[in-house]
Amino acid sequence: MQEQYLHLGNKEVFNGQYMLCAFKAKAHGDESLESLATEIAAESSTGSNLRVGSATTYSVSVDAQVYDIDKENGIVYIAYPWVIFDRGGNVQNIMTFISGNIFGMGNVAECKLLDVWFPPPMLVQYDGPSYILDDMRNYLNAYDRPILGTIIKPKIGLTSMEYAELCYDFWSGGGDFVKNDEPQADQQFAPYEKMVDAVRMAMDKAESLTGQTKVHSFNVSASDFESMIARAEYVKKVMKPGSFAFLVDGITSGWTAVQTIRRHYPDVFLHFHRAGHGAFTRVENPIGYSVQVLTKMARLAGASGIHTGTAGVGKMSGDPHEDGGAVRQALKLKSKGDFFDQLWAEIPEQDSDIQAMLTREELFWALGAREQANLRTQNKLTMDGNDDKTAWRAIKKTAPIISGGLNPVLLPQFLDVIGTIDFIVTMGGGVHSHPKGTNAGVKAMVQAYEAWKANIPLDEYAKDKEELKIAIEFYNEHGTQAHRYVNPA
Ligand code: CAP
Ligand code: MG
Ligand code: MG
Repeated sequence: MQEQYLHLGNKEVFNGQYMLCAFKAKAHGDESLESLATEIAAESSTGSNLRVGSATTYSVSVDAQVYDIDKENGIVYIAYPWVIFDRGGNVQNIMTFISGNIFGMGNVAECKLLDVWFPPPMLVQYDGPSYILDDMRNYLNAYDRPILGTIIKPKIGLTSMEYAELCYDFWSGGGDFVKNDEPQADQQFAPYEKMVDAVRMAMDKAESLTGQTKVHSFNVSASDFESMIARAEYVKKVMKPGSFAFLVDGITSGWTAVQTIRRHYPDVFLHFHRAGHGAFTRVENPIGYSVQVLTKMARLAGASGIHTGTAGVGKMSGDPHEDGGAVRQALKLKSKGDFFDQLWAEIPEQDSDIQAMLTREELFWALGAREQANLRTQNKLTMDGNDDKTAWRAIKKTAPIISGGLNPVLLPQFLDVIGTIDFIVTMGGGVHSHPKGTNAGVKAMVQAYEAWKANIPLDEYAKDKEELKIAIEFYNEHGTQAHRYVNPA
């Protein structure tokens, strides 16, 4: 027990000078929750396992404070004076405090960061997203639907030309967005520059065929920052502005890689792929942090989009509560978390423009996904609260990227669960496995969306749509064999 960190009931922690965290915690053996909470607060701020004589009056003033304990649910609330964080909006530094040594402490049986709250004066220190989903919508002229995308499969092993041919098949069938898969780099059989050149040719060809603009997300993750920048620069040289996004494997290459790309390329959509996050976020994992926390940190760091999971509809673990919460944390100006309500605006209550945005946002979300889509058909980007007049005073939104085991037949189910059309959906296996090939797969995806939007049952809509009809037969048989996660509790 380190009593110095115990400040139960201290109301000062709500004064805007503290970042608040809610941890689910449990000690090995019979150490009390109170004692463990103080050990966590110490190790994640100023302290160690022993009280040190070298502490100063100032160093004590920036201790983390255990300000509440919910014994029944095993939740401890800890407040961090945000002056302890590296200046210059560094998310990597925050994570080193609150998801650092504490996860390795010997007395910890459970330590899961479930929610985090940033006070408005802290938010202004961070970049937030720059180029956002609305910018991509403008480029694609696509307002009343999710951005329809794919990941080329096989995941790896195609030559640059084979890869680009599949991009062409997807785009020419009506798809918007193709992304490199997360391990795509500069492999021997598909040299990076050749891949980029081939994608540009495929895109030109698909655009002149369809008369529509297209987007490709290029993985720029690499061994070192110079190589990342070199890849990004090459893409920028070859591709048209607006037609490319930069994908960063944000967990394996780290927050610094994410923020480096955010700061070098504010005019480019920054795609945060979270491969590896399951090691921290899975619901059954007692140590780590939640998907909602990961998503909020990515928004703070400035990701234009991050994967948020398929809410139990696809192949990866995840459920409507966790993934739906992440979607709202990513998109909304004011979002309810499990423990805190986050306002992403820099100027709080007194600002009438922000208040008006909040009202519009509530009205828009209350409509539900299908109504939102229909409203967007008439009014493009109005109404969702993120208008240009006031958006500069808030941290902009991050686009949820929905991926993992999805196929055309599952898309309507997902839309019904999630309650918004503001996301990018990517289907890899679920498009390239279509019995008639990629081009038919993407057509089935477009048709499935049209059916949902018109509120017509898939089977009925498919009567005169060959691609969708085949997709329904095929995926009803094969598409639901995913290893669905079942919460053991
Ligand atoms: C999806 C995917 C994504 C996962 C990652 C894959 O492909 O490209 O990496 O979605 O999970 O390789 O599995 P499929 P998440 O469409 O073929 O499943 O989005 O949950 O982070
Ligand atoms: Mg240390
Ligand atoms: Mg992938």
